[in-house]
Amino acid sequence: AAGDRAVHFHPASLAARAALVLRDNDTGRLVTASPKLYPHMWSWDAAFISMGLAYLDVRRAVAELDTLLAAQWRDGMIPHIVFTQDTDYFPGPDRWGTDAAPQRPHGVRTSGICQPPVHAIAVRRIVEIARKTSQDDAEVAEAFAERAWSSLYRWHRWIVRHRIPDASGLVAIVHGWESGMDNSPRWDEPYAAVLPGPDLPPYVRLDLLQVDDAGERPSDDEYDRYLWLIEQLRRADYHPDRVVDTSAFLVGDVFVTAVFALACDTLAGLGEELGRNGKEVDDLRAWAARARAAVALSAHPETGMARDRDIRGGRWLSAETIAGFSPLLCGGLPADVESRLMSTLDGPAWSGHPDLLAAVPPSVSPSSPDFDAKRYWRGPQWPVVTWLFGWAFEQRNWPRHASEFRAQGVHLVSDGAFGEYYEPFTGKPLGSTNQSWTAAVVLDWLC
Ligand code: 2M8
Repeated sequence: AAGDRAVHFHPASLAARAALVLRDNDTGRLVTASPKLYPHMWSWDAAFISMGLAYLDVRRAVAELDTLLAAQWRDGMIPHIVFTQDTDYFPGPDRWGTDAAPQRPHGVRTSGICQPPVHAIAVRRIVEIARKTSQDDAEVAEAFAERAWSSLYRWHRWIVRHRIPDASGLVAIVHGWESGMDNSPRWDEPYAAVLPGPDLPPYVRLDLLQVDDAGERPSDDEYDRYLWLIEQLRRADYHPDRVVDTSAFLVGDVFVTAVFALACDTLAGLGEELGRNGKEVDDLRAWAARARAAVALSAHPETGMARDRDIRGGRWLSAETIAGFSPLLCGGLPADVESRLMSTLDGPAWSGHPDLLAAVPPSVSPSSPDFDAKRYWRGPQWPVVTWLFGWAFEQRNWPRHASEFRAQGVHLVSDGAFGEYYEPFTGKPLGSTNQSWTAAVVLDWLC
């Protein structure tokens, strides 16, 4: 299969093409997540995108996160979509109906849920990148970190106050979209219990118009459930606690929890550098420790594979997905279990599968019955996920793994299509091409 791809760009031209993707997707105020499929700003995409932008223009990178932070809700939540005027995406702002929510931000329309809290990681990275370019860039980035810090602290505090509802200590999500991994088999069981009511207002999907094959996207049945949850959120007026009380979907998400642990530590480190008040830095360190412990507690004692917790259904979920490796992101496992988990990641059921074009983990294990090579979060490889694991491996002082992920990630995307995700055996780009976050992580890998 490896020979199927005709074009292979060398690093310098690949990086130049990545820069063009970001430029072409730039509306001026924000870079859209992709040119057609996602014509708005997505929360975690914006974090990765800003990092990529930092290689091109630090002021532009900072402006991207300023746009996102200007849409922060008054209670601290960073919303998952900041809408542009474009009407080609569904569900748009009218369907979300957040205009009626008392905590919504002024002057901008957003969705009413959130996404993985990777933002502090992006700010850290922008400061590092800027320090390598010039004194002026370093000052711009540091001044930004200074003014963004409190907003990010409030965002993290919102998560702690409103989204750790049970004794598992995991950060909970009220919609699969909040996980970033929308239709992952992780959510099959909890979604089975989400039963759309007869009063679900009718709708027309627009996403299917933008992909070659409907088999690359979630099913209609899944979309009904996604839309029904939005209906429930609307009816709870997006009040954060009422939402947690009433949503038919409430799941402790190990991946989000691991990202939260990493982000809290990262923000605490930045805070120390900036001379922030000790109490807030201490809060962040404590939240990181609690989140790390929750991830470790969710893990299977032998394999180390982490599990999500269906809070409504009162059970652990153990689909074989990339999220199972969350303890490698944030640490917390006993050393022997951790090294077993790393061997599993390297092994034939994951990155070491002999038929993969690039040795990076697919979103679902090819040996799992849930695996579907081209359907979105049910099998394809996602460059952005590879980046996040590689970055975490660097933090954890595993340089060999970090550079292996970088090299193999570059190999995956060397076709220059900047696919949203990739078919793991043929390396065919799927979903959207010229996806901004793919371009952004390519810049970070290559520059
Ligand atoms: C995908 O999600 C959106 C809904 O939020 C969609 O399918 O319409 C996910 O891959 C998500 O993680 C990502 O942030 C978003 C934009 O790239 O697309």
